[in-house]
Amino acid sequence: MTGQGIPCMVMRGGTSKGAYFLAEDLPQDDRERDELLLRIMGSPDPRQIDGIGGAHPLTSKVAVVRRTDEGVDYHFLQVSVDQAAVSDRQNCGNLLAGVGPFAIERGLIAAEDGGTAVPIRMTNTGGGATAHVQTPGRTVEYDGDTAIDGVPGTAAAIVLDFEDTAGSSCGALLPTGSAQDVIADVPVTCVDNGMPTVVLRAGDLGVRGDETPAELEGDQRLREVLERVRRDAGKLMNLGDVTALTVPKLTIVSPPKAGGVIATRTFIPHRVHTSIGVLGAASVAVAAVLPGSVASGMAVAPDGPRMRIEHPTGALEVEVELDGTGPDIVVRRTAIVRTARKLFDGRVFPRS
Ligand code: NQM
Repeated sequence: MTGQGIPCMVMRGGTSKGAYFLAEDLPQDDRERDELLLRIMGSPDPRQIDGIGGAHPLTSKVAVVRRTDEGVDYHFLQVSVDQAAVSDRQNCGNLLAGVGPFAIERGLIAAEDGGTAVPIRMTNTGGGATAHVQTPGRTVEYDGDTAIDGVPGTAAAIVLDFEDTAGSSCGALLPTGSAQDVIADVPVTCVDNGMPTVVLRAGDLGVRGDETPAELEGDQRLREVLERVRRDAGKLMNLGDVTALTVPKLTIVSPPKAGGVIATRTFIPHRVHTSIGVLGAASVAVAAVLPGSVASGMAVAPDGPRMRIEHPTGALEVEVELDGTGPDIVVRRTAIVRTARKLFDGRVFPRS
């Protein structure tokens, strides 16, 4: 099967980059598929030199897409860079931005003249999303004037409307049942509005919160504290033993400095995100406006549902509509604007 190469499209989705495949072009057995993807991406190897992975978790991602009666299914796979591991235990809202264009390009969804709504079921977590893709003349338009921080230049906007993000992996928006807990001696807020996330105050960890990703990754003491919190939090968040998983994410928050609601630095969970994940930001946004959360004292109240979440390379704007306050808070709507770009379409040749 692999001697002829495998049809593959490489796309930038939001602030991440990955390989997009039709499900029918990959082995149907999960173990065979994962073994093949490791060879395609070049893992395990810190440089992924013999594959198409980009040597960072944000550029070592895979989207598997299949047609359904309602639209398409999107299955996300995180391929470890330096370990022989592939995980489907998390979702990815950034790679999701490329799924609509990919489905149209591959003929899974017929494009309308002007704009096309692509219904997507996110099979990792079970939630849904509708991607609104610009399709003048029934072809995908990638060029446009929308800028997203963390990506140079501009491109065509893709609006993503999410459904059922709350409790996607943990079963509840506030998986521990409270707005604040103390885990491994650190006050935290555990939240899952599409991405299991542990929110921690920079001051409680002895950092400022405006450090660069490299500075934070170099802080061995901080990394050990965070890993202790993460492992204990995983159990309390109904995720079980998370030692080998890429969730929960850990977001360090501090007061905003650039007109946003809150400033963030996110461990995903061992490298530090150069910006912030889409669903990660949607989860932090809930913590920012949740009375009694670790973020509540420092977040600047937004005017409406639109919230700017500051991150190392700018800010990510997410819309989260909430009903109620306190532990019974309900998410009415989560939406975001992203861009995506087709970078390469062809066949990929995995190492043997
Ligand atoms: O939270 C990175 C990314 C992500 C995930 C990560 C994401 C999301 O930026 O929806 O997009 O947190 O591992 O691609």
